[in-house]
Amino acid sequence: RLDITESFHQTDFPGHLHTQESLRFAQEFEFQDSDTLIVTYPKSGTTWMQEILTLVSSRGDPTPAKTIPNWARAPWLEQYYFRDILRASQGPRLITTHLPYEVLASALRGSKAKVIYVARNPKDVAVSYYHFHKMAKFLPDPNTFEEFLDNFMEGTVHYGSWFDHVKGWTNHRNDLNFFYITYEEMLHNLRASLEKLCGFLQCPLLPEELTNIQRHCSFNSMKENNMVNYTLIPSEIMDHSKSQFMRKGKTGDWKELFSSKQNNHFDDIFEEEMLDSELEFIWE
Ligand code: PPS
Repeated sequence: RLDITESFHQTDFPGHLHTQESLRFAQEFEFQDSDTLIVTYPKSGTTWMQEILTLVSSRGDPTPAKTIPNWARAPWLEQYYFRDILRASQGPRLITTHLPYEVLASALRGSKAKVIYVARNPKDVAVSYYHFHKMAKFLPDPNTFEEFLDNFMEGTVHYGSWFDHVKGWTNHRNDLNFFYITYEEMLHNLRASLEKLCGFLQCPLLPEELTNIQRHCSFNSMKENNMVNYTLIPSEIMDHSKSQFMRKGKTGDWKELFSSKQNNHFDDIFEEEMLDSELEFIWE
């Protein structure tokens, strides 16, 4: 449990990946205008966006995506292990973070770095996160889904509250060079999502380049790609017999686990928590 800013108290982070110092490093990071920062709450489409941006910069050539692990292509800003990679890398850098806005606000102030925020239906996030807790040894045992869901709704899971994360970043979209997209939109129409994204990145691609990207970042293709499916991580850290990182890759999987009582309760909490957000969500 790390306390890194006055406005951001007592949030749990996986201890072997994060230290007080690595969080401080993130908070004081010197962004370059050529940086692209992927921002997500966990289980919202992080790895998918890492793969897409890798493929956009290679104009659809799958070689980097197939030969370099995603965490080396788009290192996590806040994780202890990546400080040296980030310090050494030259622009244009691709960087990933799960940190809330408040922590990076001052580092990003006035920066033209591109911020790409991916949001996902929090019900599906909760289910994906629950399964991930079962396989990831650096996260606590989730116990029952009921218990996990209560913690998720209260924001006491690792990385804090989904509601605060989404609101924190999107309510400051006008202060940033910001692109917002949802997991659902990407799943519904990947081609149109890629075209929109390339517009934001000012990186127009040829139709055949877009087709190659689409092929290589499909769920089935990523599930087979050892550079993104986390099978390179030893079983002491991720137990692939408990769940898979590339698990289902669909929308609405929450219906398999939520009872109707849990669903109604979640809807009430969502409505209350999102009162101060102007975002409109289309989840399905
Ligand atoms: S993490 O641990 O925060 O980096 O996880 P993250 O990558 O954000 O989220 C993992 C979920 O994203 C799904 N995924 C995809 N869905 C559709 N298409 C593609 N290409 C894709 N790649 C990853 C992955 O399966 C996890 O969701 P669930 O619901 O568990 O399947």
